[in-house]
Amino acid sequence: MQDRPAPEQVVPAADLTEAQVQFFQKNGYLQVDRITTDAEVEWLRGVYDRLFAARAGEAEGRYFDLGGPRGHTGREGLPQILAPERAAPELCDTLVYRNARRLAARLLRCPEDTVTGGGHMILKPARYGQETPWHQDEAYWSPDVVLERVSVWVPLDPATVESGCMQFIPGSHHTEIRTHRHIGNNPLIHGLVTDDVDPAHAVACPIPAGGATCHHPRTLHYSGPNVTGHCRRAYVLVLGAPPKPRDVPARRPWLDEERRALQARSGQDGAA
Ligand SMILES: O=C(O)CCC(=O)C(=O)O
Repeated sequence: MQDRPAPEQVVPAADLTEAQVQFFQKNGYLQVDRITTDAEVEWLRGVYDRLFAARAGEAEGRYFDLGGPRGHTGREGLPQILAPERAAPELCDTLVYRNARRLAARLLRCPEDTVTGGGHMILKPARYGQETPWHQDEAYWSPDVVLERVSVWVPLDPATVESGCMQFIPGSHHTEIRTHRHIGNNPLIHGLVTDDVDPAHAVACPIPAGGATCHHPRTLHYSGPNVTGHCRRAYVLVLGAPPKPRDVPARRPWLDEERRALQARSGQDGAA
């Protein structure tokens, strides 16, 4: 594997103007042209490919197909790795990680040293990578806590409409969590979708490898299927304040459905 680029070679610093911060606050997303160097992108691709080839974290439930039923053995249309930093701690010592923290601190207007969180990786394989349907990230999160976070989505390949760049509904983060359901109405599929969206208002954000889009956990977002001949690799850092307990848990019945479906399946496995 290629050596990691030395820190002194790395230049882009993710400093935002006040106008960019205000754009994010108004619209719930922001596009940043570059937060790391080509050399680091190349190095990150090597780490990424190694983690997906090893299906890192599968035994602990951190590798799965976001777009298919848990544990299926067919072609994976949307493989995902949660917390890849556990398998590759060197990811935390990168320009991309440092700049993502800086972006999150600026967008949340909090000190950088209070920013915590971690990442996930979503791969859209060439030609058959599935869409990531319209959703709000907070719909996935524990109903017992409030998380003030920002997602910093970094493609390691050019992200175009055809390969699956991010698309957002401006201003949707000012609204409540919409009703979500599992893809295909199958609670064994982790991926969520909301039908309460008008895609006519979507703004697509094509960006180069090593750029970033940032979004608020309530911003409605989507990425299309990858119809190109190249894979679309994305590393997403979800960063911000530590979780705070909620006085009253939020209502997210789709999470209960998934838990029950997984319990029923493990009961069947045990009985088999
Ligand atoms: O990478 C994708 O296709 C979707 C990413 C996403 O939904 C997210 O980062 O919240």
